[in-house]
Amino acid sequence: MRVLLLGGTTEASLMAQALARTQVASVFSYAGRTARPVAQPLPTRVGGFGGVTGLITYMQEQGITHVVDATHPFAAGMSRNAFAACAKIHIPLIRLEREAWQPQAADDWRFFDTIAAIPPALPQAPARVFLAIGKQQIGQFAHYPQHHYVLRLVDTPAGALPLPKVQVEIARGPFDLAGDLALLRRYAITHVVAKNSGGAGARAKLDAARKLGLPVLMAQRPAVPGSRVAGTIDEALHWLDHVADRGV
Ligand code: 3Y8
Ligand code: NAP
Repeated sequence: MRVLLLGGTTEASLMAQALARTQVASVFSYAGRTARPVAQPLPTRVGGFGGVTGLITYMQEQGITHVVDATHPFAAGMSRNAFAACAKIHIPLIRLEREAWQPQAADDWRFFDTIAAIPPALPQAPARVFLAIGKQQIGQFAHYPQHHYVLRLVDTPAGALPLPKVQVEIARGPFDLAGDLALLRRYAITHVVAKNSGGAGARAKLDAARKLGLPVLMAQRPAVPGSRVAGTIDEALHWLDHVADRGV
């Protein structure tokens, strides 16, 4: 058995530790989105595969027998490619996916099918918006320059940002309530924009928004293919044991 673990999330890091403990031959894969990704206890590759065909070639050349897709719920491109590649060459695949966040009574959440639908939903009057969605989607807000934006990014942006009134916090997460409360207060935030990533690593901003009575504009996660899903590391490990026993 040789497992390809598609990573880039807290759950993937925990899965890597479990695989390292069980001595299952595995390789961890990052896209290479950040300058200095967290080191993993497994042999690690960094960078795209080159689409579905590149992933098929990689798996054949590397003798991959099983794939665990532990990428982020918004990494839909990778999940779709993994599903297509594994189906084509009959490699068993499981997706390790955390539950979406659900609002509690005191939450003021507004849901949107895409991030693009969020900027027009902000008020006309200038607001102070915490954009906790990383850097790939910032451009969607460039047509609404009246607002003051606060971004949280993993790496210092190389070039100018497409927003005239913007401040940047550099942080990798996982985040905590005290830190996110302080951030929302420090910048007098009036609106929080988030992706429904689920998991514990990024939910602090939602708890802080509830405490401060702030609205959250939440983008729902995209649909990804594949029905074999594990909600926990143990479920994914059990699946690997099970398929290994059956020699598939
Ligand atoms: C490169 C690996 C760990 C993993 C930590 C999780 C938690 C912190 C929450 C906010 C939201 C955001 C962003 C976020 C979170 C964890 C987890 C998670 C959100 C790293 C990582 C990589 C990335 C890529 C990066 C994206 C960006 C998204 C920042 C490592 C730290 C906003 C998603 O600069 C860029 O281009 C960054 C790109 C994809 C989304 C975007 O569109 O900008 N993640 N994040 C992975 C790779 O190369 O394969 O650098 O060590 C991983 C983590 N990010 O080990 O504890 O959810 O598991 N990551 C979102 O949820 O909205 C931050 O600020 O509140
Ligand atoms: P994406 O849009 O789904 O994928 C775009 C391309 O990036 C893929 O087609 C693939 O390139 C490459 N790629 C993505 N994940 C990869 C991985 N783990 N290993 C190797 N190549 C990968 O991906 P994304 O949303 O930019 O996310 C990139 C990474 O950041 C993933 O590891 C994801 O888990 C992590 N992450 C993303 C978010 C988010 O909000 N999107 C949040 C936290 C962490 P090729 O087509 O060339 O193979």
